[in-house]
Amino acid sequence: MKVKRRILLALLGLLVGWGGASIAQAAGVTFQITDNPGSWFECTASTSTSFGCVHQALHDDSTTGRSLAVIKRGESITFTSTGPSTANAHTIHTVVSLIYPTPAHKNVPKGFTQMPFDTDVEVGVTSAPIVPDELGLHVFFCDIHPYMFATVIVVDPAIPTETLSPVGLVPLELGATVDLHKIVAETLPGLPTASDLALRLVHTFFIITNPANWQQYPVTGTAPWKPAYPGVMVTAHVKGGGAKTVNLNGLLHTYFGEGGLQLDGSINTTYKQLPAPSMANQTPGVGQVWVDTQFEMMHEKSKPGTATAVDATNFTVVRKVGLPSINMNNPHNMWTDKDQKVIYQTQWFDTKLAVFNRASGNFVRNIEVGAAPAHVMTRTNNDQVHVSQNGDNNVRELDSLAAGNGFLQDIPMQTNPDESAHPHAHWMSADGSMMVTPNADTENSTLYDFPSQSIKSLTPVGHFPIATGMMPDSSKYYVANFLDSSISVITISKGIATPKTTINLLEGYAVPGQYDVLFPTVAPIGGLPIQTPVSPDGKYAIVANTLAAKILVIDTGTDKVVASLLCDAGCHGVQFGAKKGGGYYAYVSSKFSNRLIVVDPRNGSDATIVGSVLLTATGTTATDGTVSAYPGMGGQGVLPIPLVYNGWVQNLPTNWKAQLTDKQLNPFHQ
Ligand SMILES: [Cu+2]
Repeated sequence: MKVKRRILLALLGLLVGWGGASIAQAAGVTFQITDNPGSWFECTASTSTSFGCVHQALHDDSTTGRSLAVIKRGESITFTSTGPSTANAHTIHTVVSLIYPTPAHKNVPKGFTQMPFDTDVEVGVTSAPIVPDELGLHVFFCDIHPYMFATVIVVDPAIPTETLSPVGLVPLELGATVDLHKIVAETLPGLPTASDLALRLVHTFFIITNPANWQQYPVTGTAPWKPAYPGVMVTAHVKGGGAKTVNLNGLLHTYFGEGGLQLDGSINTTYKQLPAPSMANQTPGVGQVWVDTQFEMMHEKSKPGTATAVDATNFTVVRKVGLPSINMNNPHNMWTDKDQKVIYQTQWFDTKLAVFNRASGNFVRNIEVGAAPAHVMTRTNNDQVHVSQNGDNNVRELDSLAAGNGFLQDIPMQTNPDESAHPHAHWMSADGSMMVTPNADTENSTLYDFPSQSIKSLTPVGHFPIATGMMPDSSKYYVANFLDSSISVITISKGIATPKTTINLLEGYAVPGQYDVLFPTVAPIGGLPIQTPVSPDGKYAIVANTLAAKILVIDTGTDKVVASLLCDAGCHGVQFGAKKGGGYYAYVSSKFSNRLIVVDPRNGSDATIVGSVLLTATGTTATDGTVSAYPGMGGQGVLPIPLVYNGWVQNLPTNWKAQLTDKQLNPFHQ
C-alpha cells in the first residue's frame, strides 16, 4: 500500500529536522520549482566544483535550456519551492527519478541517496539534498506534471573540471546503463545509454526544456525546424558494453534526421520543414474549438497561459482569454455548462478553477478547488461540475456555480484516507450516474457511483494512468497508462468494472533487442499516451502519444490499433467536435507546437489528417491582453463547442441543436 506522501514527508521532516535554511548544505546545485514554460525545474544556484548549472557556467542557455546541471559525485541536488520571484510554484510538485544509472548495489554508502528517488515538494518547502552515488545520467520529473524535467550528470571528482568537455577534451560519461522509472525497469533493467529509447528520452528532454526548440509553424510558406543541442562530447554505451564517444549535438541531429551538425562533423543544411497550417478546401466544423495554449505568455500577467478560441466554421482564431485580472496560471483543461455559456477552466499549476463567459471572454469567478486541479467535466443529469485534484486524492463536486464557490463535497478516489490517488483526467457516463478516474499515484482506476455515493470498483491498471475515455453507452472505458505506454480496456457491467485487455502501444518495438539498441528495425508506434476519448458514436478511441509524436486510432469493436498519424512534439489533447453536415472531427493539440491538428476519423482505419490551424493571434483576434512570448504554444486541453458526446448533446439549447444532424443529435443507437 502506498502511503499518502505528503503526510510521510511531514513526519520525516519532524524526525530529522528538515526545514530549508537549517540544513547544512553540501556543495551542489539548487533547482527552483517554477510555473515557467520549459524551465519548470530551473537550475538557479550552484556551489558545485564542476560546471553546476550549465547555462550559468557557460553563459548560454540557447542549446541547453535552464534545467541541466553537471556536478561531482558527493555533491548534492536540491529542489526548492520558495523564492522571491512571482514565477515560483503555486501548488504541490513532486521530484521523482525518471532515469538513473542502474544501481551497482542495493545499499548506497552513508550520506548518499538511494535511487530511484521520490518526494513531494509543497509550496514553501525545500527538499532534502539528493546526493547520487552513481556516476552518469540522472533525470528527475514531477509525477503530477510529467513534463517538468531536470537533468543532472554526475562526474568523477578525480577529473579536473577544466579538462571536461565542452571546456576541455574529456567527454562527459553518461554511464553504461540506466533504469527507467516504471517504464521498462521491470521488463528490461539496464537500458544502454546509447539505445533508441534512451536517445528518444534525451532528445525529448532538450526539446521540452528549451522553448527555442519548440515547433514553430509559420503563418505562410514553410520554415525550418532547427532544434539546437549542447555541443558537448559524451560517452554513451551500446548493448553488450561497447562505448561510443560522440558530439551530442551531432548525434541527436543525425539520429532524428533534423539537419544540423552531423556525426562526421559535416553540416546538413536540410532541416525539417514545417509547412504553414492550412484547412483549405475542407468541410467546415460546427461552432468553436477552444484550446488551452498553456504556455503562451501575456505582458499583463506573470503566469503563463491563455485559452484560445478557434471558429470551427472557418478555422480562424477569434479570441484569446488570458484573464490578467486573476493572473490565470497554466490553464490546462476546460468544459462548459449545458447552455454552453461559460467555460470552466482548470489552473493546473495552481489551486483554482476559473470561470469565464464563453461569448465575451469576461471573467466570472475564480474558485479554490484544491491541489493542482487538472480536468473538469459536468454531469448530464444535473450540470454539476467535477474537478480532479491531481495533487491530492479527490474529485471536487461543485454546484452549477450560479453564485458563491458552489462547493458541495470532495469525493475521495481511494477508500483508505492515508492513500493519495492523484486523479488526472476523469470521464463521466452519458447518464451522469458514474465517473471513472485514472489514479496516477495508486496506479488503479476508480469507478464511482453517484446515486449510492460509493466506489464500486478499484481496477488495477498500468503505471502512471493519466486519462480516460468512455463508450457512449458506458459499457466500456479506456485508460491511458503514460509510463507503461499502454491502454487498459475495462468493461462496465451492472455498475462494476472488469479489466478486459491491455493494448501495447510499443508492440513489436518493446521486445528485447529492439528498443535497447540503436536503429531498431521496428519504431515505436506510440508511447507515453495521454488523452484517449471515444468518439460520440462509439466507433473508435483516438490516442495522443508523446514519445513517438503519433495519433493512434483504436477500433472499439476489436480494441486494436487500426491507424497511425503523425503528430507534433508533445502530442497531448484530443476531443471530438461536430463536422458540418454530419460526422466528427477529432481536434488534436500538442504542447510544444503552435498548431491544432484536425483529423477526420472517417471509418477509423482510413482516418486522415485534413489540415491544421495556427493557434497564434491575428489582427482580428479579440483578446484581454498582449501576447509577449511563446505565441500559440502549449496546446493541452481541447473543448469543441457544442458538446457532442452522448448525454451532453441531447441537453443543448435549440440554437445549437439546429446546427447538428439527426444522427449527431442521437449519436449512439444500440
Ligand atoms: Cu508538478
